[in-house]
Amino acid sequence: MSDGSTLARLQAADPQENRHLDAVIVGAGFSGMYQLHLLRDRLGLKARVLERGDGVGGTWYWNRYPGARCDSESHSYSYYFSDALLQEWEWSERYPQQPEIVRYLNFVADKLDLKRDIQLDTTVTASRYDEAANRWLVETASGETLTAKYLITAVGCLSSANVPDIPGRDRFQGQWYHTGQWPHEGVDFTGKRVGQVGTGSTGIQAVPVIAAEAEHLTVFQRTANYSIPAQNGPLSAEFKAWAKKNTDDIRHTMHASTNGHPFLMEERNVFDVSAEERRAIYEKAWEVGGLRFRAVFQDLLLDKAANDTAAEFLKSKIREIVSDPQKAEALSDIDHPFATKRPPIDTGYFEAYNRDNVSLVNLRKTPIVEITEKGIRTSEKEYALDIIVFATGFDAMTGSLLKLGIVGRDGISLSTAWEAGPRTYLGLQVAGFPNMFTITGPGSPSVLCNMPVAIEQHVEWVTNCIEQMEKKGVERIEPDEQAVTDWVEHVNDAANATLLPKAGHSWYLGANVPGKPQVFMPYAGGMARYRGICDRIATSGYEGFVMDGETAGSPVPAVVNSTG
Ligand code: N01
Repeated sequence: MSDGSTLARLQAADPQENRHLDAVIVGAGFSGMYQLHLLRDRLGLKARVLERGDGVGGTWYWNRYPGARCDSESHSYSYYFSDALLQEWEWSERYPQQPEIVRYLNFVADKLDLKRDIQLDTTVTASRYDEAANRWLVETASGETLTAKYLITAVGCLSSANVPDIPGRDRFQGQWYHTGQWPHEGVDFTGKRVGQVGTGSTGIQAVPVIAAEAEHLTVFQRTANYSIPAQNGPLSAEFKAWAKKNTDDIRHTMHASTNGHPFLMEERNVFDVSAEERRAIYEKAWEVGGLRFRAVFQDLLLDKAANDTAAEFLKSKIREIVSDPQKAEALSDIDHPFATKRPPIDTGYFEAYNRDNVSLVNLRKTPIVEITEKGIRTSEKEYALDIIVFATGFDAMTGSLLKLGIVGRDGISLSTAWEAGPRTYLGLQVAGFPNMFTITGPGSPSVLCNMPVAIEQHVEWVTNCIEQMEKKGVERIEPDEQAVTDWVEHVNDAANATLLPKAGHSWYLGANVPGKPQVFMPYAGGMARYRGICDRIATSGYEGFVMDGETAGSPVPAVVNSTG
């Protein structure tokens, strides 16, 4: 299926017809690979994935830093659309490590024969919508131009590295690395004095691993963070068999849950139970480990007083684990409610501070002034270093999209359209950018959800939409401006109904990147609720979208309640 006449005209003008496609998909991670499979193998479209890396894996291709491991439980960090894939693949640990995830994605790519339509080593430099032809013209760094009716961005939410612009970085005589652009050959820390900047989910995973190898590790902490032990370990044969036997139930739970995880939130509030009972519940959740901790009460992200009880419990754990009182004080001096920034989970993070070769610098007291030839200078002193590791996160959710040089109708660029922050309808489409779909785009649950669940839902929704368009001969789809305005307001309301915006320095708000507009980007109304909204909009004839110039229904239906 393709838009016959335009395609024929373009092909006649350019005999290299393999440059003219129905769909260009950017990114070969979980989302781009599944999108290729559905468009090519279910709809019979001519689709190609462009990927800047030299292998599949997306975020996991780049994030090879020491200790890189997924915080979702492995049996839920899989494609659930195919029983054959679920039955054949076997995860080894409770949380999969980066190399195992890349192996998994290669396994899927081979099983589904995807690689023949994935063009590696290909960086998209510009994507322009040609209104007369109703085609996207996608340019790559090698000078190639592809054309397609549909442009689908599958670039990941956390793939544009945020390297802080600290004065003097270029004069540093040692090596420096960002965790999200880790060298494929690895980094040898043996005998080295290492400085790590950043204590988010990534930094917290890296500290114990680097500490075990380096001569000395100095951690530069700006914001102290909560962390819960992952309680990782090899999966038992019984669990593996159970997970294979119960895929339908697991899928059902993931689809019913707020965050797409294979467990539901307990239907109880913090103050429904006595203080002793609460402490016992938190102790048990600590032993169980991981993101399940957040699900033991349903009001942890809704009620500050409720949240304080979890925060206090977690701070008391830090003080119990860390033996040096000064370090314990700096690590537990946390200024935001629990889980208002993405809660890290760890393997031996706080314990690492009990090692003789790990020191902590509290940047709130002694900020970094500059990077020198020899290391990092704070307002107090200079720390001599051989290697600096920036675990400083990402220009999240919008960074990678804006790097694609997208220009929509009337020459308006995406960066201009989003000058005051991202504006989408459902996180799926942007007004003025016809036939462009953004998988896990801003305004969708994305990073607040177990990613494969959010990805499958988006990819399937987009595929169904394109299928309808192709069947009915619809040339264009884009959101109505009013629907976008209503959706953006709903996304704000959903966030404001929770404690999430209370972490003013969070990347959810874009606050980690200097100059970035501060807008709460992911949809906090819950994955299950979001899925219902998207389904309802599709079955009611794509309300809020304009197809072929006609408004296909009224704008967004009544806003639903949000519980985060
Ligand atoms: O990045 P972050 P991340 N000077 O932005 C500090 C996902 N993830 O890579 O908080 C000094 O959370 C910054 O300090 P502050 C997960 O969704 C998933 O750790 O801004 N410090 C913070 O401590 C996660 O949330 C998994 O004050 C500076 C740190 O750097 C997301 O990725 C694993 C600084 C950045 O923390 C991002 O996590 C890992 C500066 N100039 C990550 N700039 C898995 O599931 C920044 N910082 C495997």
